[in-house]
Amino acid sequence: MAIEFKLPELGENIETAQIVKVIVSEGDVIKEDDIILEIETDKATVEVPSDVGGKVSKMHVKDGDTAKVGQIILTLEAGDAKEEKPEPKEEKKHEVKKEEAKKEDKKEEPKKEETKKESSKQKQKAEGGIYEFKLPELGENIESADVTAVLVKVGDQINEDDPVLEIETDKATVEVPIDKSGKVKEVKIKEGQKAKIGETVIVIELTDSVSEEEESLTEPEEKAVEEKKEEKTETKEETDTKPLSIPQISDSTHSARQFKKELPDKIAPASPSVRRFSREIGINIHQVRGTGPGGRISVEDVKVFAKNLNEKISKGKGTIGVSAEPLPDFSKWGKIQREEMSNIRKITAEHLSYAWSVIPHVTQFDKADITELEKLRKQYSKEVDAAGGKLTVTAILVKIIAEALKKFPQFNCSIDMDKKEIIYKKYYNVGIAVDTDRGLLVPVIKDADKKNVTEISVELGELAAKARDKKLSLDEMQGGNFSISNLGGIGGTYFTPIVNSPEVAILGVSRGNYEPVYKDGEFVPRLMLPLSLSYDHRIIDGADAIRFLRWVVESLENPFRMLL
Ligand code: CAO
Repeated sequence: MAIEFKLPELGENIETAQIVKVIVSEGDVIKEDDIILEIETDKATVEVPSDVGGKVSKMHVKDGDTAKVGQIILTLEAGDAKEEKPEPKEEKKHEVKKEEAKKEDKKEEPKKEETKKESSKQKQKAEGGIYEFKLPELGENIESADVTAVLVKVGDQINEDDPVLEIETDKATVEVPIDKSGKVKEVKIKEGQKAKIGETVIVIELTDSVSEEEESLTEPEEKAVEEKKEEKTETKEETDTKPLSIPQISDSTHSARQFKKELPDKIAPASPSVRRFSREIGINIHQVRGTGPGGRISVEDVKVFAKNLNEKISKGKGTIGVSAEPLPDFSKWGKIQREEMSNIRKITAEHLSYAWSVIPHVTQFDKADITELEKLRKQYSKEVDAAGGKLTVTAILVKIIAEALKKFPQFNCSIDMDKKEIIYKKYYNVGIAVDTDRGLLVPVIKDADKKNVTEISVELGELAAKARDKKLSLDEMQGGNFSISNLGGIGGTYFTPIVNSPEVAILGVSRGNYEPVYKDGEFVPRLMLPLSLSYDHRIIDGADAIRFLRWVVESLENPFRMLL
């Protein structure tokens, strides 16, 4: 049966939209909720999900077209999607001719048979009430996760939504809830192991398994037929807001996962009504963290996000969340390629936008004459090599900064603007920006004041290697009081680093170069190291900043100073 999907209502007074991107192609098999278009109205760029499932037999629009509300966007053959989901409401929504509807009714018998086949297939999976819980999808482009804790053991009675694992992906640690109730028969994964998305991790004996399975698997199909007859009055929005269960990875050729892989950056795990609600109140759904199974976003999640954002803005915490200006259609001017941001990039972008918009930054520049220090560095480098480290200017700076933080406590604090308090820290942890192929990471050398330069050199080398090999733990990236960003190994004269909030200052180091310096009546070549100190002007005054930076410069020029 052919079903026509038309451009839905987009809001008051919106009659047309520009098709930024057609996401599906003829021949694709799609399901309800799959995103099919990205469109741009004069107000925003939005994703349009399909509310029908089936095989795309014809696309009526292409990228760059302008489509009217109600215009046919694509034609679907519903037959291919029957196995996945019945679409009883489509007749009304898509104005399927009555005759076709009748034909569809006649087809109900074979459809039920298919349903039964599907049910028995599923039952086999849950053989004798045994259910294999597989690691669900955790986010776009995440293929596996490190299991940091297994929260259940054999014999435990667990309920649907109970967390069963704690896992870590890139930066975030999350609990994974199970989507069925039962008794744990087998735990197939151990703490410290890596689990792939779709891999069976826990096996449970279902509570009232067979009847529950039968009910849940056959019910929707039969119910759908009945509901069709009843001419339901329930709105689609109401049914959509029910949180869905964790998407199961199936071998089906048109699984949601496969579809998502093709469209990595298009899908927020939310139903169309939640997306619509989010759009209507001006919230970018991609910024909302879903609390439902598998990270599913509910209306409640959107409301909580909106409330928090509102509070932040009203408390003057910043302008994050200000919706981005709509982008032009870059493909008008040439070929483009869209790529999903890595998790690190997303987090870095959000974190730095926050820091940049909240902290009133000032950057103070200075230069240190490290000619003598360089001689010392070369002289002692073998000893540090023997200890397993590398004596670099960064390692020496970590030690100098730890001492400077002791001397200038306003650089070793954080600000609590809610309570109007300053939090002074009595420990001296220094973060180092490390350049990795996945983006910027900032591991932290803890208690740097208690370590000598050799120990710091060894630790710095280890942390930088771990950062580049994706082996840093969350703990190793937390607790920093001040950061150093040394770009001098690459080049550059000066730059203005962004304070790594909630810290209050950061030291940028550029390339040390020999320069003519006027000394004792003549120009002499000296190795000069450019330094940039960015600081939070809410807590640090300009005079404090230059005193701090001068102290650092003098310590580089004469390390003995630190001992005084
Ligand atoms: N001026 C001149 N030379 C420098 C220098 C500087 N400021 N800093 C380092 N060098 C030299 C080192 O002496 C070393 O030379 P040799 O091999 O001849 O001894 C070489 O550059 C490489 O140093 P390194 O990078 O191995 O070691 P490091 O301790 O100086 O730096 C680390 C470690 C992790 C800070 C660095 O590797 C790194 O990742 N830097 C980039 C940081 C970054 O991305 N910051 C941006 C943050 S904001 O976007």
